[in-house]
Amino acid sequence: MKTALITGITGQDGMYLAEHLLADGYRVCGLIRGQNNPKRERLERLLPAVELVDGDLLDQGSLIGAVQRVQPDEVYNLAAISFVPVSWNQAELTGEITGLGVLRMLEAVRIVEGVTASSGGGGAGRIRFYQASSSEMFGKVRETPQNEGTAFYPRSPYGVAKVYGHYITVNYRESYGMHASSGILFNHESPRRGLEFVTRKITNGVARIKLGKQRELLLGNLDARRDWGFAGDYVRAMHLMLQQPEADDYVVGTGETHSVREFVEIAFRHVGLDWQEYVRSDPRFMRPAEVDHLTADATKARRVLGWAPKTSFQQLVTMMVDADLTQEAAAAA
Ligand code: NAP
Ligand code: G4F
Repeated sequence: MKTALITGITGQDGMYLAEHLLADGYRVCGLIRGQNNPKRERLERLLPAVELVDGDLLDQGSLIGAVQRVQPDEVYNLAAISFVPVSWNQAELTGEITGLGVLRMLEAVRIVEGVTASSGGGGAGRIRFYQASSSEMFGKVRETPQNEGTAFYPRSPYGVAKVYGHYITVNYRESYGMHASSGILFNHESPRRGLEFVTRKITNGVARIKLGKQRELLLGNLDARRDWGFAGDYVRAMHLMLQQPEADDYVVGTGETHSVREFVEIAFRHVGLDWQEYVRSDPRFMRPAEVDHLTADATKARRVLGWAPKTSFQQLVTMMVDADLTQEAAAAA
């Protein structure tokens, strides 16, 4: 039985990945932070098979302790400040967690395994490492679509921190011979997505408007375009990366791009409403520097990993609206 340690276990991807690995027969451990994290109870209820271990990406000792205790075969580093607007208000903290946190996690693995530079170059260490890199690193895109060779041009402190996390992962692979892979994932969503992200904000707003609990939906830039997929599909790619003989970097996305406006139209139409009667523009949700357009070229992931998404854009939007309708209706009862 293989053992996986997942950081960011309370997040959207952490939960889908834990379910995927448990179904595959893994022992799954999740790093959880804080003395009174309200998500602990929810996680224990939804995924009782996951073993929780205390630790924080800001605390090197806690990460070494977690790796020592768990003795994982695979580490999935998903923890981060992941909401882009927060990164302008808490730029230093974002750098610490989303950027340097990756270094601390790699160091925890390296130290526990006793890997040194001289032992590098040839598959040093037993533990395999996954880093959650992001299409935000492409930012002001240099070419379309974006692949593993596309130059980065991040547009937010979050994107800059992710570039550090990406390259420190590449560097530990090259310096120490560690099996450290980086998944450059494009936006992926689900009914478990946080309410701050645009997709879930829209589907929750649509559900609440349909049920008479909300009158309007305030949004920012409707012209931004993203390559949106389903999170449940994307965690399969993370797992596949760590099953390869050699560590590497992979772009993961659908190759299809849609505007925020298109997402809004489909979501409102699904419940029989005209979006133009409810959506209002609010400058508070505009960004100081925007990522206008992202499209993935996931040819390598298809070829090497045999990975392909199973959920269409239309299916994703309607799945999320339906889930929010059910949840909001139950909350009203
Ligand atoms: P998410 O739902 O925001 O989850 C973030 C997780 O990080 C939470 O479990 C959070 O724990 C944890 N965390 C934050 N600060 C921490 C710290 N100091 N120590 C330990 N844990 C900490 O994010 P997600 O959507 O699942 O994304 C997972 C990863 O993929 C992130 O690194 C994100 O940047 C990256 N990514 C996401 C997407 C996407 O579209 N979803 C695309 C590309 C890359 P708490 O519950 O304690 O806050
Ligand atoms: O849903 P978003 O906040 O996601 P964003 O910024 O693309 O970041 C997500 O995907 C990244 C992968 O590329 C991840 F690395 C990151 O962790 C996160 O998961 O915003 C999407 C777009 C933006 O262009 C934004 O300006 O939607 C636009 N938007 C328009 N109105 C809005 C709103 N975004 C939010 N959050 N709220 C709005 O009202």
